[in-house]
Amino acid sequence: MKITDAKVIVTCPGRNFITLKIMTDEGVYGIGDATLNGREKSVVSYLEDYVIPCLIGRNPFDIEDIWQYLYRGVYWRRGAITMSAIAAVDMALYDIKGKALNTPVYNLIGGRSRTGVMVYGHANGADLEQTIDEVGKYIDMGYLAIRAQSGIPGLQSTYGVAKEKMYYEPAQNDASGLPAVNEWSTEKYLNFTPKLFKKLRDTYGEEHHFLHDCHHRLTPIEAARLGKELEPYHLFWLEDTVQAELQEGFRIIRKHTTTPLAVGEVFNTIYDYTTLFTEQLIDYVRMSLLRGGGITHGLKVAAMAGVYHIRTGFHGATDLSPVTMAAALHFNTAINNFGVQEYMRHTGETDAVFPHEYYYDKGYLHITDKPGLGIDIDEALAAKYEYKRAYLPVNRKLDGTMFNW
Ligand code: GCO
Ligand code: MG
Repeated sequence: MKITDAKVIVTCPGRNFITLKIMTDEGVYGIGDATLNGREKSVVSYLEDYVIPCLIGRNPFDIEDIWQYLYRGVYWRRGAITMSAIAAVDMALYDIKGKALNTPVYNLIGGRSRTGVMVYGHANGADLEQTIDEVGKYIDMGYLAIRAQSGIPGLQSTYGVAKEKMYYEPAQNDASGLPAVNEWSTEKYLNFTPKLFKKLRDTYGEEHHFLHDCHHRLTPIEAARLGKELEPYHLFWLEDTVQAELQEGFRIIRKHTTTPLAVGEVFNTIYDYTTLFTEQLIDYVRMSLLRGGGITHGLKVAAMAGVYHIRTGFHGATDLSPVTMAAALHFNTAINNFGVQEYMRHTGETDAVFPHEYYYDKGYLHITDKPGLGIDIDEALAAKYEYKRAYLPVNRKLDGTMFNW
């Protein structure tokens, strides 16, 4: 079998998505997700101008060699753009191999390890009371794990609070089409957040898993304080407490709290995790297959994580397309050290562009035995939605200082 052609499909059914489609001489094709929120066109160019020409004529079954060719062969390694492009190729090649061998992708990477993939949903509200109510709605929908984010008294805006409750969308332009500006106060946030989780446990008891995302806004010692104050409420995890470029910073957090820690949605390779893994400084790996070079690299990350008692909890925000979700579900079904999968629901418009096999039932996502990834793209429908430039917001402290969003 040979790769004969590949193309990049850009669509915007409510938000931008970039999809790679690889065609073969036997008529089998595969698709992969290449969406990088707020910087989508850079990956389009990387794929069209540099990657696709190198794929033509290759045997699509040689997944490891193609991966290494695109990673080692380029000299300029790592980075969100490169690794997202490699991921798109890798997912598409797995899709092709599964279809060609008439088997679902999970069978190519270990087979079935579980019957369903536990997911966590996103409950969020403008204030504490509203957030409590929203968590109740997820409990009613059968979710076993729920992330709670709330507006903070005294702040106009913050990360994780949606205009439309069920469909949180992080990209946000201002009136002039530039990144919206959010505001931040660590003091207000730290004073408020333990109250939210106290109220959640008082209202709903101990049965459900609760999660929370700090979105990289604390210093290690502030994260240590928050982790410690949240201990009585037994969080499933506390996510992205600090900017994680400095892996050593996690030693401070770990020394002070037993609240489990999740990190990595902005990471690209296993090298971002070496200290975090070997010193057992975290509990969950968040790097999605899309951001981290696809299934090929994900298997290596998960294997190394497993050695250090660390489980997966992949990023699954709306800016990762249903193609990444399908790939993640095959992956999560196959590996042993799976923890949880983030599931921010895509809109009906998006789901129609990406017809898929996976489905939600009572707190779990399930895949079927359809060969390949069990996902497709409706190109005619995709063509109706033109790309729109959309940025992620930026974030400033109350005195105007530029901060982490
Ligand atoms: C999450 C994330 C997202 C990101 C988004 C950026 O935990 O789901 O923090 O909401 O902000 O993916 O594009
Ligand atoms: Mg996050």
